[in-house]
Parts: sequence; structure tokens; C-alpha cells
Amino acid sequence: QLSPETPADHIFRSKLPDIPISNHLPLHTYCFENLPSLSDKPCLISGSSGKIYSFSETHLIAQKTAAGLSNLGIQKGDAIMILLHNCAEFVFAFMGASMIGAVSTTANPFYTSKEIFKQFKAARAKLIITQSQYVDKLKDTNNNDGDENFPKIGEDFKVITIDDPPENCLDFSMLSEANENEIPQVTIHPDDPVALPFSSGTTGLPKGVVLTHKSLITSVAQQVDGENPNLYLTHDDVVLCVLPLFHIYSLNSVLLCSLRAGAAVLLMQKFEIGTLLELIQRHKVSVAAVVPPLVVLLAKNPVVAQFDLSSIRVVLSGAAPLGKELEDALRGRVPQAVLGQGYGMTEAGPVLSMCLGFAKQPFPTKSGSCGTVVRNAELKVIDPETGCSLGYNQPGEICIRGSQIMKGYLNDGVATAATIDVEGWLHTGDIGYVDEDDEIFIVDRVKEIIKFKGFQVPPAELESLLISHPSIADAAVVPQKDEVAGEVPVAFVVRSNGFELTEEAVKEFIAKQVVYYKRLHKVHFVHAIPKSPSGKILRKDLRAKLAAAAPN
Ligand code: 4UU
Repeated sequence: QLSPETPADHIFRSKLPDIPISNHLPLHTYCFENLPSLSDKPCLISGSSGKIYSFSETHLIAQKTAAGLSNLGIQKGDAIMILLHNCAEFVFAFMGASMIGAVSTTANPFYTSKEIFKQFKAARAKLIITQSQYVDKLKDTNNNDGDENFPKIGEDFKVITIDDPPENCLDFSMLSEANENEIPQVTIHPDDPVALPFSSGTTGLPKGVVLTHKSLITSVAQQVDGENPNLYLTHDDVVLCVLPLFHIYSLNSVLLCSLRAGAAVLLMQKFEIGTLLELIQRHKVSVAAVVPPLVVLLAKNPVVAQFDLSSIRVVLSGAAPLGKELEDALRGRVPQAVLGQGYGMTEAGPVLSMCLGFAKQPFPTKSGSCGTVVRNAELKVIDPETGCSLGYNQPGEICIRGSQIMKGYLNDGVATAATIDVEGWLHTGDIGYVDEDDEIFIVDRVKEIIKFKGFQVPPAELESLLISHPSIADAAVVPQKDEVAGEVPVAFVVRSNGFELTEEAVKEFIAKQVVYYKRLHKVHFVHAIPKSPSGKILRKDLRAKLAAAAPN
């Protein structure tokens, strides 16, 4: 509690001055604000077909999609689920939903039926936009505990496919060819939600993260607005969009930032190294947003040398730690480019910090740093034990405050209060420090989350699945360091008395129920899970045990 003796917090700020931010606007209005000067410029480039949508075409189809969603009964405040890989329809659906005040919840098309429906139900979505090949998963009641009240396509919710629609599904042209003059008049408030990504945050199961028009505009503006933007994008840039748009990193820092800044977005449906390099060369990609495993490929794969990557002027890495050695190795491949990191967290809107080497008037930066806190925001580092704020070069938990952070978790006041304190500080669960040049270095994580190639693997989700197995009495899941993925999930399992259970059986039991990157890489059978007196799993002890025993 604040008392007169409480010393003032040590607050870190950007080296760039604060700027006015138009966060009173709806997100789509803000993103397309410069449309008159951009109209015929390429906006979306489809990597697979080569089709190009100009800014005015993109805007018009988004408007039609807005009208089409409204014709299907979607109203202000309703949620739609976008279950797509990167494609132009993703953009039309997201922006179209924004235009009628609806909310998009984005999910990985590789999710299992169970994972999809958990999110679908929690978000109370009314409609799913996907590809025909994923529709079977939307009918799969068996994998959802045979629930008889299971929602049915066409009766309880609508399914729209971007390719030939299977039975009971609708064609995307129902949306994209609607009459744009039929968009209903809605008043959108800055605090209305527009995006609902799911994240497990610092603890527990995945939760809906309510991002409002105001939060996303603030975040985009912090990156690309102002006379000296932190992430300088121009009308001539071609920005690589290979990271999935269903994750907030790509949605915000690639798509929304490019729309706002008038840069073209090169959409890649799926990752394949040869295709990626070929597309970079063909479309002269100038800005590449990547994750560390992609940096490994670009730095080390011999095939890279056969392609011309000289168009790349910026490489932004984020979502997981990027080691100094790796960054230096990549520098050899793209010597002309500025390399740097962004540090984000879904709940933080998502960007907390960004490399100042990407600014229009850049600052010198150090490799290994995650950048400097974005402008129009405050960052502090606190002692995890005492909560007191720390000065330069002292590691502690990173906290962030500003209009960009989430409004809260959907229908979960308890989890929200555990993450955003009464003074408005969002606690990240990341341990890091700020050096004397205001650069942020992340050194550890105190939260449970495991990151496989930047994807979230929530231990609590795997633990609850494990405990549902009749032969398992108790379980804990922790990260193990991995050369390729960064981290992989590993389980400690206590068998129920008298039951036989093999490692393979446990792995398979989980693999059937989760997306590939949540699969267990190892199962250790133990007699008990170490817990604190209050019953919390002592994850640190388990991680230490792994580190001590690691043969590799
Ligand atoms: C070490 O990963 C993200 C968002 C990343 C992002 C977004 C916009 C990066 C750059 C950008 O421009 O979100 P989540 O919610 O999936 O995962 C959040 C967690 C963080 O709390 C931290 O533990 O992912 C980790 N993380 C990083 N760790 C994110 N970025 C970094 C980083 N270095 N650069």
C-alpha cells in the first residue's frame, strides 16, 4: 500500500519523446487513415498466388466483409473466430469485424477440435471462418467428451470457408461480395474490444485477452507514428508476413503497423525455407519479422547463400530470447540490415520494447538487447520479493503501464487483478534489467509458460489433461532447454497405485489432444511432485532437476 514513506518508483521511458496518439478513433479508421494518399499502392501480396490487393481494394473488401458479417447476424460486441493461416481473407475478416464493432478471436488452424472449442466457447463466438480441410474438426463431438449439447454447424453457429464450402458451410464470397453500403451504423467506443487473442499469461489456463481499439491503436502508434518512428516503415517497404497472424506479434507489428504506415504485406500461408527465400528475392522484402528458430535457419542453412537477400534492411526478432551469438551469425548473411529485437506479451498489447536501431533517426544498440521501452509508456523493474522498484542494471520483474495494455482477461476479474495492479502496472513474469543506455535485457522467466519456437505451451493445460488420465495420480510440466525450439515441455508424472503406464502411453495420450508444439518430449515417472505448503508445484526445483540431469 502507498504510504508517505513509499519511495518514488524508478521509471524507465523511451529515448523518443511522447507523441499525440489518435486512440479515440476506431482501429480500422486509424489503420486506413492515410488511404487517400495510398489508394493504388500494393497493400496485401499473396505469396502463393502472387495476387496483389491495393490499399483501396483491401479497404473496400473489408467494408464488404463488414456488411456480409452483419447480414449473417453478427452485431456490435459479438465475437467471430478466425481459424486461418495467413491469407488476404484473414485481413478482410479482421478489419471487417472491426468496422461493425465485432471482436475477432484468432486461433491456430492446427489446433485439435478440443482446443478450438475451448476457445470458441470461452469467447462465445458466433461464427468461424476457416478452410474446408479444417471443418471436420468442427464436427468432431467425440473428441469433446461426446457432449450431446455440442454446438452444431449451421444450427448453433455458422462456418464460412475461404475455399469450396462443405455441407452446411457458407462461401467466403457471402461476405466479400456483400454490398458495402449495408454496413450498419455503429458507434464504437475506444474501450470497446476488437481483438481477443488467448494467452495463459503468468499462470493457469489460456484466457481471452481483451484488446480494445484504444489499446491496439496505442501500440501501433508507439511503433510507427511520430516524426521519428521507433519502427520506421515507408510506402516502399515490403514487410514479410510469415509468422502467423493468429498470434498477436504478427497481427500487430506486421499487419496493423504496415497498414498504418502504408507498407505492403507479403502474406505467406505456410513456412518453407526455399519458398520463403524465393519470395524474399522476388518481392524484394525489405523488413522481415522473425522468431529465433527462423533466425537459426537464416543464419545457418547453406541454401540461404543461393538467394539474393540484399533488399532486407530490417530484421525484427521477437517472441523468445535471441542469443548474441545467433544475432551475430545472422549479421554475416544480411550485413546491410539492421538487426534487433522487439519484446512483446499478448497482455501488454503486445509490444513493451523495440530496438531503437529501427528508428528513422536510429540510435546505436547492442546485440542481445530486447530494445528500449516504447514511447508513451512507463516501464519499471521490481524486486520480485519486496515489490520495490530497481534502478539501472538490477534484474527484477518487468512491469509496464500505458494505454496499450489489455483491458483485462475476458470474464476473469481474479486473473486480471493478479496481472494488472491497482496502479495500472501490468506484471509480465519476465525477469530482466535495463542497462545504462536504456536497453532492456531479459534474463529469465518467473512465470510458468513454456515457449516452443515462440508458441505458448501452458503447463497448467497439460497438467489438467494428465491428471484426467485414470492411471495418473499427479503431474507437473516444466520447460527443458532445447537447441532448436528454445524450450520443450517435459512432464513429471506420479502413477496411481498399482497401475502400469509407459512413457509412450503418456506421450500419446497428450499428443491426441493437443496441437503439435504442446506434445511432451519426455516423461519422468516420480513418486511425488514437489509442492509448497500451499500446494503450489515447485517448478524451480523440477527445472533444476532437469538441468542437473540433462545428458545433452
Ligand atoms: C525474450 O511473444 C509474444 C509477443 C511477442 C512480440 C510481439 C510484438 C514480439 C515483438 C513484437 O513486435 O507474446 P506471448 O504472449 O506469446 O508471449 C510473451 C512472452 C514474454 O512474456 C516473454 O517471456 O514471450 C517472451 N518474449 C521474449 N523473451 C517475447 N519477446 C521476447 C524477446 N526475448 N524478445
